[in-house]
Amino acid sequence: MTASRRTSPTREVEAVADRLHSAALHLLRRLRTEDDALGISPPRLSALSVVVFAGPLGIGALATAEGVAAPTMTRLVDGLEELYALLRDDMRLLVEYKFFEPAFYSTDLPDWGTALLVCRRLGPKAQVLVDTGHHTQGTNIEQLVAILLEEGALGGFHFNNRKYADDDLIVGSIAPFELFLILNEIADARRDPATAQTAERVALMIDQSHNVEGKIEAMIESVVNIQTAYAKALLVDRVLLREAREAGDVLGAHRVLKDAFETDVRPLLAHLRRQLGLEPDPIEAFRAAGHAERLADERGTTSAPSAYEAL
Ligand SMILES: [Mn+2]
Repeated sequence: MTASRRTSPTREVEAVADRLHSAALHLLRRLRTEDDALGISPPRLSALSVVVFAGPLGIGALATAEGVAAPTMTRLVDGLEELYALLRDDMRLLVEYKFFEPAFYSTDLPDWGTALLVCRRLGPKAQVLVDTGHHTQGTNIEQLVAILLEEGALGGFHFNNRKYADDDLIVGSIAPFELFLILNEIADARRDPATAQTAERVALMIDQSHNVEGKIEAMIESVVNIQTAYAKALLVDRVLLREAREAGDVLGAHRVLKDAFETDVRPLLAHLRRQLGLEPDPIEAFRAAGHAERLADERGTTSAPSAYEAL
């Protein structure tokens, strides 16, 4: 019984398999030495061999052949292309970006350049959405806004303000001069035939969230701050600004902008609102009307306590 087991077909197959396994390992070691001599990493060699035998192929097909997931950008664009194909002629797709929090967002679309790249792959109905709080500290937002306007690629704004890591604060509450400079680019682009069409279609939105200030009053504050900054942008002397820029007079150009920024436009805005049949001071009117208190009475304030409701 013992002898017949030793020479059974199963045993012979196992012995052959062992020898094949050993030979394959030796071969792989020899090949590894040859691969090392080429100075190309094994994954690259593997991908190259697929291209050599299969011929030219797209990145997605290569990823499938290699058994790896397609690059994030490819999958993102593939997904957006399906959506893009469904857009009516009067619809646009605005692509937002953010360099931090959460990681699946920041690793896919970390900045305006990546968003622009995605838009370029999709087509003219895809444009970049600038969320003013989604940049690294000190980013020159008005500059990237000007570039996107020149490229016909500025689709809209998510206005807010940012202080360190909190990117959803009341618009214009931290950096009113920055808001003015951004809106100055919009005002400028509206007057330039090359950029007017893009500028007129820019979607103006507010993306803010706060838990100390009352929701409605903070939103009105943001709208008023945007109106104020835009009114100042309309006061910029474009002729003097262009002359200063063309002469390389940096401080002269700065003074032209500062003159407009330091003008008190509140009386002008109040006058305009009265002409439109509106309250001259929206925040004062909101406070005097007691709307927030009435809502709080109606809806109750004890079901979901927060810092605001405790006030
Ligand atoms: Mn946003």
